Amino acid sequence: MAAAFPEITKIQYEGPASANPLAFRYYNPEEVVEGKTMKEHFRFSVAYWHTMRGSGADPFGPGTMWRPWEGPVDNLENAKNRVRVAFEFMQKLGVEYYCFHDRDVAPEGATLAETNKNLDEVVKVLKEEQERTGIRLLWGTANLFSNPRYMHGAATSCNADAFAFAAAQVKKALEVTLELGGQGYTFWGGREGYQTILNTNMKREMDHLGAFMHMAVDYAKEIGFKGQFYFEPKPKEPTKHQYDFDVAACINFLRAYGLGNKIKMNIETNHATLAGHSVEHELEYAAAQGFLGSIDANSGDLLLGWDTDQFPTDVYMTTKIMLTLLKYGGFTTGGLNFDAKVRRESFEPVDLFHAHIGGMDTFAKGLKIAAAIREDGTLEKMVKDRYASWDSGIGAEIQAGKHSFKSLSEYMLQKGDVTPNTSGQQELYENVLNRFVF
Ligand code: XLS
Ligand code: NI
Ligand code: NI
Repeated sequence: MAAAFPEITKIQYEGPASANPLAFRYYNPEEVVEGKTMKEHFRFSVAYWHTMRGSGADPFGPGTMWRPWEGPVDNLENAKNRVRVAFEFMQKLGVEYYCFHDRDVAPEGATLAETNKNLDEVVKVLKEEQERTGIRLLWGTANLFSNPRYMHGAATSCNADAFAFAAAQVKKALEVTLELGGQGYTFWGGREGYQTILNTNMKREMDHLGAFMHMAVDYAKEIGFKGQFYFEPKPKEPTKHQYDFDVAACINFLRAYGLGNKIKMNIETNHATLAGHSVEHELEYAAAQGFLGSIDANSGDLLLGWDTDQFPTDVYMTTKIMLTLLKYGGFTTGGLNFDAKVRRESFEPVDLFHAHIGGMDTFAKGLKIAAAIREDGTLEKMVKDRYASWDSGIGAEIQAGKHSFKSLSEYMLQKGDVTPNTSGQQELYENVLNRFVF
């Protein structure tokens, strides 16, 4: 097969002064930061659905992407050919992981059996390419939202057959994820939610979703899939009320259905902002509860209220993400999956390189800034000092469980009022952060 990107060679690190658009200025894969190489910190991943299948279609018009390797029809041959293009792209970019939905990689057939066969055929090529390049599968997932049979949802559909079809699909997706040595499996709710409570039995739908996830976990055990399961929050799109609204709602759901020790979070930046949170809030919340799993890295547009899935270019954001990640010891099974797409107007293949290079550089710069902030220690000390009242005296006693409302009431009656508050110093904190940014 002829190369899909013949004029592009492996993207190299050239340093901050480089003006070469096809080089990294900050991402230096083997550079060690806080005892780990950059590539180990990030475990960057390409999202097959956006990068290989994104057409640029929007509600106002069809696709715009110029992809010379795509055949006129989406048949099996074309799908296999596309796998080779994907691996050429990832190899040239220097990304070592990818993620996919079952339907991204292989076309649906006339029957489920035929669809499964198509998937097996493409998985053979994926496996070959993985072996050839050393690129690995970060996580697999099933598309339980595109086909019209899922119009009312998959696990939460009012139609029991849709649940059954989804179960068959996830069964197969788990098998191929295992076959490919995938390190995880993600549930994104797709259409698991509702548009109006008038036609919806919420309790029943949520119970079904809980049962569905249990079946997945059980089947994984049965076939020996040891990868990490992830649950990806998103508050809206496509339904008005998604059951997996944000990290807090997802953790509550998992605990309520006895799945809390089986499934972690896959946190996406643009989904956090759609929920009215920042990504660092979502990460911190998940990490504090022991649910930090993986990241779908992208960013939204604050002037647009939908999931624009843009590549991350904001160093403040990546710095904050990396501060949280470093604080909690980094990824174990997860990674940084670019769940992001080029704009509809950026239709040339080379734009895929520009987009990923920009995202990787922005994260690399964020990592360096975060590591410098941590090494300096000022910010950490300021936070520690802010909570000093909990380190000794009454605070330490409360933390040690030595108090009750009664004893605290006695304490306050005697003391009269609280020790005066100190300033929150938000502006100072921001200035300290900026010292490391510019
Ligand atoms: C969609 C989600 C999706 C998941 C995988 O908004 O981000 O792409 O990551 O199903
Ligand atoms: Ni995502
Ligand atoms: Ni998204």
